[in-house]
Amino acid sequence: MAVNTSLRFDVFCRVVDNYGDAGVCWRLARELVAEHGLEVTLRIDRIEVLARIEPAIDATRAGQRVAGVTIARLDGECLPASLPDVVIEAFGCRLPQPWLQAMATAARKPLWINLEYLSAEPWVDGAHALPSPQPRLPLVRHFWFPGFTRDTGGLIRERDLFARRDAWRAQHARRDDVLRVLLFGYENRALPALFERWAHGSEAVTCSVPEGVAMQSIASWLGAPLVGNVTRGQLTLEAVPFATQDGFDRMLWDCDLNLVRGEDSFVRAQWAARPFVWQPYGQADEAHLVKLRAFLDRYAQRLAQDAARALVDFSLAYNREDAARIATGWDGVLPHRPALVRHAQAWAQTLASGPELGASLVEFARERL
Ligand code: TRH
Repeated sequence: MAVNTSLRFDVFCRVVDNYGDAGVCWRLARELVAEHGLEVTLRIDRIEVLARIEPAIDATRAGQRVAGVTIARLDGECLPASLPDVVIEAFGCRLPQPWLQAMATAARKPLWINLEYLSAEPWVDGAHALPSPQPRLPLVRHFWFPGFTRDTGGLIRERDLFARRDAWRAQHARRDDVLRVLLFGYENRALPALFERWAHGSEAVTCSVPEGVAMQSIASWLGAPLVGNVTRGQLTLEAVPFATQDGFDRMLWDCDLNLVRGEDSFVRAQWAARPFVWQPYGQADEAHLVKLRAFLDRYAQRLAQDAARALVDFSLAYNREDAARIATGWDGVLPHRPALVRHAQAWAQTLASGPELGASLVEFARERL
């Protein structure tokens, strides 16, 4: 694909909660610059959240350039001298009114794309890339759905990601007599029962927990907050510092099992090509369980039936915070570990032949502009 330096993308992001909104936008913005040579401005309301995942960003500065991305505070007031070619509204975050007015009256209107949340639900295929003419303004907004099929916008995957992953693993041999787990999940009432199972299991488990994650659930098992390393029976819980996004990838690559959440860590765990369990962000009426099932339906399609059953049972016990079923769920998964390892590798490989989100957005923009 030819590099087109003249295209300008502005990405709008409002942080709802946690790190996912900022994390997805930051990853996308970096890729658009690094791989497509675009001029990208990330307009975000809470720069301090971005600074947590990228320490090179100064949370106190409104205008700065890091990794080639211009970072601006989204305050709704300041309009640039000229509008960008493409406006990406992340997760329906609402464009500021002055922007909408300027876009509506511009001689050459920017292409307006709403980047949606990731879902494996089948209806996404039909909704992807649909135009939505605005009732009150002469503007069209396009839905852009990340996803798992050829009919969606795909998933963010940097060109050199697998090569970096494999090189890292080749250089960092690990002990194979310890099961390494990364726990990046929400608070979960089933965690103490899972820890108890691991502590009394037949193999050593080291569970790394990025600082601030599931603190109450962990403290309720330990009887105190986790500081440094704590070993009980076969389980060592290890607090690890929050990393950059690239550092976080390396943590995933280093582990045998990744307990991930939300959106971005969920995708990165799939690229790590190791077994993982997903905890979607909790929603009213258990809508997150619908999302979980939709994903597991796809993911488990090519798994042997008994392995698929075990993965689904464990995932449901974990996501329902079902302390009574989590230990049997774990015991059910154990015999299928080799099959789950092979499947995770095959899944990553197959998924990588599908669309890539940054590239699909750029292609769409080039067709329209
Ligand atoms: O933080 P999250 O729970 O974000 C969620 C989801 O995006 C969810 O869809 C959204 O509705 C909700 O926020 C408001 O999980 P997620 O999506 O995995 O994002 C975490 C980001 O943090 C990801 O980009 C990886 C990054 N990260 C680091 O860079 N370093 C770290 O050490 C860790 C633990 C995470």
